[in-house]
Amino acid sequence: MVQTAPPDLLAAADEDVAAAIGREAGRQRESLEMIASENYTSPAVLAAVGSILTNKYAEGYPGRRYYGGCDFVDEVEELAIARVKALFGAEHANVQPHSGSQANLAAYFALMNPGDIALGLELNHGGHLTHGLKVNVSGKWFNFASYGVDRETERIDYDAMAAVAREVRPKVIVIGATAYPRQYDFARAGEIARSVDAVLMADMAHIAGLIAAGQHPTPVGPAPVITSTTHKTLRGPRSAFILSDADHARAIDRAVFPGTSGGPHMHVIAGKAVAFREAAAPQFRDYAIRIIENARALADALQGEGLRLVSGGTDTHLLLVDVGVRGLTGKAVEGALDAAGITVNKNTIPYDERRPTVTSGIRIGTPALTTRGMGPDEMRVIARLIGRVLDDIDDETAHAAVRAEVGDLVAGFPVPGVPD
Ligand code: DSN
Repeated sequence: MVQTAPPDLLAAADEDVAAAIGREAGRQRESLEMIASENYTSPAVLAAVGSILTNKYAEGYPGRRYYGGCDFVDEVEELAIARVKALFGAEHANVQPHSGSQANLAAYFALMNPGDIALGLELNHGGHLTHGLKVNVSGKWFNFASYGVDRETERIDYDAMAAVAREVRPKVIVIGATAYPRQYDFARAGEIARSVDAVLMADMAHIAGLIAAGQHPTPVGPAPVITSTTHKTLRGPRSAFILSDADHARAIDRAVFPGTSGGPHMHVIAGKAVAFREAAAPQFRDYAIRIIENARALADALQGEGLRLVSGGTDTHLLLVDVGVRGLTGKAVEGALDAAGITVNKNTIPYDERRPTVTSGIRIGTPALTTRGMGPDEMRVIARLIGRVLDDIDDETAHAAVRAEVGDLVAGFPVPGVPD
């Protein structure tokens, strides 16, 4: 039995919030959701997250709580831990972090002291703000140096990573990104980390679903500590987890609780447990394969629209598209595509000369549309629609015409968990 409140109960209790949720449901149904970090989670995950487990405090860990009445939430957390360990073949898992940023903070807290040196991917080359942005706690409390992508290939320059590591002797090397379309060489990064006595920390948030499905090499092994969100390619609830080897297990657990958080969100941990089981099913492997097929089809078709793909293409769910080659900015393209019902985000491209609020690129991903059941044929149609918007970036009539065609296209692909 699922203990979620039916939507009509919410509407009866609070018509304002219900109406806003209803409008958002319409947006999710009627637009092409192409933000690379977003997805549509399953009705089962939604039911778990909307369950009565939100009522329970459970500070501590299963069997070692600071509150009574935790028998059943212990069961839920133990299920989540066992499932995510099995999914990734990890020795240890902590499923309590509420978000990717919090998981990263906890991992740093476990591995470093304030003032210690870390090494991460240059933010303008795809690194995440928790990988050392000056105004983020990662950049304020730790001394982050950076490695980048090669100017020609636009792929991570592991020789440069090794050279900077020898120079700055970091305690932690972070590998992972928010806007990098190629596979990571976790084995090489692990060798570099070991050569300077650093710990490799892999932030696999974007590609966790591809790794779970065997469609990207795993960081388990090369990286003793791994952080991830659960809601991107992994298609779970909006949340996170940390994996580690046995040697780092105690430090990670103490860094999450009591180090950086209090009560775990047991309803979301239940949603994670459901998602981890879904990701272990054979259908999820097929889903991950289709995500990448779709990204490649979209990449080819966008090149046909006169756009340049950073690094020449993609190995994953994500494309970084240089719109500057068509004399456009990421900001203008994001706005025009939004008007046409196509949701993407502006993004800096490596060595971008424009500000991060303007940019020369957009980031596009295929996880959400693949969940809707779209395939390479639809990707080619979408590339043409994008091309039409870009042909006249200021023509609102043309954008409205594209929006109508987007409406026709999405009508054939219902969204799981978002009823009509
Ligand atoms: N905001 C996420 C993304 O879009 O990649 C990362 O935190």
